[in-house]
Amino acid sequence: MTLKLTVFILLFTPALILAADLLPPISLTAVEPGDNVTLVCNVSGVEMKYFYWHKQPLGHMVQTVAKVIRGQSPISDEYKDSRFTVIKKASQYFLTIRNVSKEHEATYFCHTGTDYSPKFSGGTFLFVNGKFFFFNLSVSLITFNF
Ligand SMILES: *[C@@H]1O[C@H](CO)[C@@H](O)[C@H](O)[C@H]1NC(C)=O
Ligand SMILES: *[C@@H]1O[C@H](CO)[C@@H](O)[C@H](O)[C@H]1NC(C)=O
Ligand SMILES: *[C@@H]1O[C@H](CO)[C@@H](O)[C@H](O)[C@H]1NC(C)=O
Ligand SMILES: CC(=O)N[C@H]1CO[C@H](CO)[C@@H](O)[C@@H]1O
Repeated sequence: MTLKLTVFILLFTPALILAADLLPPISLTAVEPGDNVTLVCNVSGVEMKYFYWHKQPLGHMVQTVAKVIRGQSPISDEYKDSRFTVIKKASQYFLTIRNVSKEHEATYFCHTGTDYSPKFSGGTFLFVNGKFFFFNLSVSLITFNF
């Protein structure tokens, strides 16, 4: 089962609220190990020269999962992992990860545009094993309330 939630990050200082207006929000996608998950990135309205799908595991540097240079077919061989597939339909790019495992847990986002006007979008944090997350959350709330 795939559970999709969108979480809006609450920010409390004016400086951070200003930053939040400028930056696209990051959603949360919670999946179980073994699930297939598809992430979507809209590229409409951009004179695209390149398109990257990046992955950033917590506490690690950004890695490139897939790249598309204009006029060429998508390449997702960064990991030599047949679990990653990128397809384009109209103005949307879809990144599918099959048989998700814990090592796929990371923030995924798209990076597109031209050399002089890069644009980031589609950010989502892929949380693998959502069940434990919500179970743990409710357990700790009960513990604190009583
Ligand atoms: C994931 O996709 C593969 C092939 O695309 C399919 O065989 C498999 O049943 C799917 N797994 C789940 C959990 O949907
Ligand atoms: C992407 O585009 C689709 C349809 O055009 C829209 O429903 C969806 O909300 C868009 N997603 C984002 C993250 O902008
Ligand atoms: C799914 O991945 C796990 C390791 O993460 C592997 O043991 C298992 O065989 C894979 N299943 C399929 C159907 O590819
Ligand atoms: C209190 C509790 O239920 N903790 C669980 C949180 O989730 C981890 C696995 O991610 C379990 O090992 C813990 O038992």
